[in-house]
Amino acid sequence: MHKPAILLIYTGGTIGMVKDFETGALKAFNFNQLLERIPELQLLDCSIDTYSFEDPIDSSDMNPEHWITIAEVVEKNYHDFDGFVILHGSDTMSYTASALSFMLKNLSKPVILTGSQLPIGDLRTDAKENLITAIQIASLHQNKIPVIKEVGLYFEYKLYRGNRTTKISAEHFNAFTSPNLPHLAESGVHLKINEHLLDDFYGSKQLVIQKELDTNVVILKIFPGITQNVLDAILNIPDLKGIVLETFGSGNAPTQFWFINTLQKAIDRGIKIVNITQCWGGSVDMGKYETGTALKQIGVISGYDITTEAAITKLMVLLPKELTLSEFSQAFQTPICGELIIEE
Ligand code: ASN
Repeated sequence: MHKPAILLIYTGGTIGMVKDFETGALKAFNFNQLLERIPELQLLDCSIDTYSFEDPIDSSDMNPEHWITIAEVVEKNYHDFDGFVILHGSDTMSYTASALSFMLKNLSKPVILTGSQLPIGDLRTDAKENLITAIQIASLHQNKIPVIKEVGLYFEYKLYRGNRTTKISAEHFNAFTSPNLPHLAESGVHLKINEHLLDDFYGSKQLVIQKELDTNVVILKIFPGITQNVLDAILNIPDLKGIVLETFGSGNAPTQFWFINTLQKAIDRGIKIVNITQCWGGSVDMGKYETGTALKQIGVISGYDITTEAAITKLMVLLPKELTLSEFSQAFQTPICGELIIEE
């Protein structure tokens, strides 16, 4: 019987942190100690190899260079392992999960991100359950084919599609949610898989990683009272190429001339603007209200029900292709791997 081979990739985060007794602050510690803390891992029905960032980081320091490093580790080990589990700080885990889902093209094996709210050495830690079940999920096979063939995020008993998640709590163990897509699996007495939600986005093609990402992007959350000065300053950032515009409700924004005109000028200069909602759930529909129609008319692109994390990383991945506005709209509004659903 073939035992699934899992590669555990340690990037940092609270899961592997200890208290500095002098300052009281949490800091990263040696990965080998992490494995020593969980002897239960030896009981799992899979073999586990590890790879660790030389300098583990708090996920607030994560950036596209690190995403490329992680993608390269997956690529280099792709044929030797059946699944990958990435230990990552929870703060920016949804950004990394979203970015990896777009960068790992043709992925057909599980890449599961997990972490914890309390360090692994803490008496009440959530790290053990998260890590053990994430590895179990990455090991799941049916007729020698992996059950999960995408980038997932496992936290507090639930597996989510990575690019659908967002961090919602700095306090609770239940720190993530997936507002517009139910969880893919749930761990209770049994491990329940929502098979109807699983997808095979790419079939069995060769894994290719996209290493080019354009970070000349910004997230602009509008608010009642936003001034022309603020809008001008943001839209005139040198080299800016893409904006995630977080609007009200179903994609609505002020209709004042200066507001629409400033956006229009940015679009005319080639800046791509994607409209997503500030709401916790639901989708953009720019034809629903007059306040959204104006945006549609000037060439603002609908992000439908995509999360902020997936929208900004999808922009970074699509911008290097240097597409025209209509090609870009088409590309952004076409799901790559389940990150949005188009509402007709
Ligand atoms: N600051 C930590 C991080 O994101 C938070 C955590 O992992 N719970 O790296």
